[in-house]
Amino acid sequence: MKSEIIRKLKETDGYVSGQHLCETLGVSRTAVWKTIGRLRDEGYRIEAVRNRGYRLLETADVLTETECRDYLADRWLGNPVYCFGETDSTNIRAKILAEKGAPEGTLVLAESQTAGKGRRGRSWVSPPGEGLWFSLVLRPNIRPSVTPLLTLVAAMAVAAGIEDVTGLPARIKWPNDIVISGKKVVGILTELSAEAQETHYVVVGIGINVNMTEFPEEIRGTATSLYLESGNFFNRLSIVAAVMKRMEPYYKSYMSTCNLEGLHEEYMKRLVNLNREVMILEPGKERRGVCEGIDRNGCLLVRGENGNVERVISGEVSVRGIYGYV
Ligand code: BT5
Repeated sequence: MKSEIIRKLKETDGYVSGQHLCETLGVSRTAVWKTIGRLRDEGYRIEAVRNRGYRLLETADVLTETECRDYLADRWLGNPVYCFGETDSTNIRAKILAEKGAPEGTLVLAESQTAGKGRRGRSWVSPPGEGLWFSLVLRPNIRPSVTPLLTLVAAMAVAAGIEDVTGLPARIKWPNDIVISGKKVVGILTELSAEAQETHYVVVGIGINVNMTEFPEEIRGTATSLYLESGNFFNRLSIVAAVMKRMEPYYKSYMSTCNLEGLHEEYMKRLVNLNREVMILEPGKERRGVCEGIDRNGCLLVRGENGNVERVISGEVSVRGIYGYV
C-alpha cells in the first residue's frame, strides 16, 4: 500500500483526499493514516490538511524499492531491486540472494552497512543516509579467470555515471578505486562464486561517497565525497540510475570479447595512474615503475627500473603513487 499511496501523491499536483485513497485502495482511513506515518518515517515530507487531504511536499532522497523502480524503469541491470535500511554488507546480502537463484541484474542497496567490506579483510566506512552502498548480481557465462575484469568494467561505468550526473572529472585508480582531485570517492569489491571452469555468479559491490560532509580521522586524508568536491548535494538514486545505464553497454562489450578490447581506449582516458610513477604493493614483493597503461586483459603495464615492462594482474594488488595515494 505504501507504494500505491506514494504513487498517487506523486501523480497529483495538489491534495489527494483521504476519502479518495480509502476508496481506490479499498482500505480504512486509519490504515491510510498509518501508512502516511510510515512514509514520513522513511523521509517523505507529506502535509496533511483537514478537509483537503494529503500532499507530497518533497520527494525524499530515500532508497526504497518503490523509488528505485521509478528510477530504474528502463533498465535490465537493477531489476529486481532489494533495499535494506541497515545491513551487514550488501555484498553478503547479494550473495545470499544469488545462492537462492536471484537473476542477473539483481541490485541490492542499503542505507548503511555495519560490516562494509573492502578487499583483503579491510573495512569500508558506510554511514547512513549520505552514501551509496550497493551490489549487483551478475551471471556471466565466462571462465572464472576473466571475472576480475568486471571490477574494471564497473569502474568505467561508475566514473562515467558520476560524471553524467555531477560533471565532476572522475578518474580510475587501477584496479578498483575512483578518484577525484587525487582522493578516493568510490571503492569496488568484486566477489566470485565458481568451480573449475564454471562461473556461478559474480557480485560487484560498489561504495560511492555521495553527500558526506566529513570523514573519520583515519581516512580524512585520502577520502572525498561528491559533495565535498562540488559543494552540491545529489539525489542518490539519480546516480545509481546513471551508473546502471552506463554499465549495460560496457558489460555487453566485455561479454562479447571476454576482455577490454572495445573499452580499452576509453579506459586509458580515465586512468589516473597513466605515465605516473607507481608502487606495486603485494605482500613481500613491493616494486616501483612507471605506469604505461593497461592491456586488453586488464593488466597494468609497469615499466620497471630495469627497463622491462611487467604485466601486473589485478585482484589483490594495490597501487600507490610514490609520493602518496595517487
Ligand atoms: C575497496 O577496498 O575499496 C572496496 C570497497 C567496496 C565497498 C562496497 S560498499 C557496497 C559493497 N558492500 C560491501 O561490503 N562492500 C562493497 P580496498 O581497496 O581494500 O579499500 C579499503 C580502504 O579504503 C580502507 O582500508 C580505508 O583505508 C579506505 N576507506 C574505507 N572506507 C572508505 C570510504 N567510505 N571512502 C574512501 N575510502 C574508504
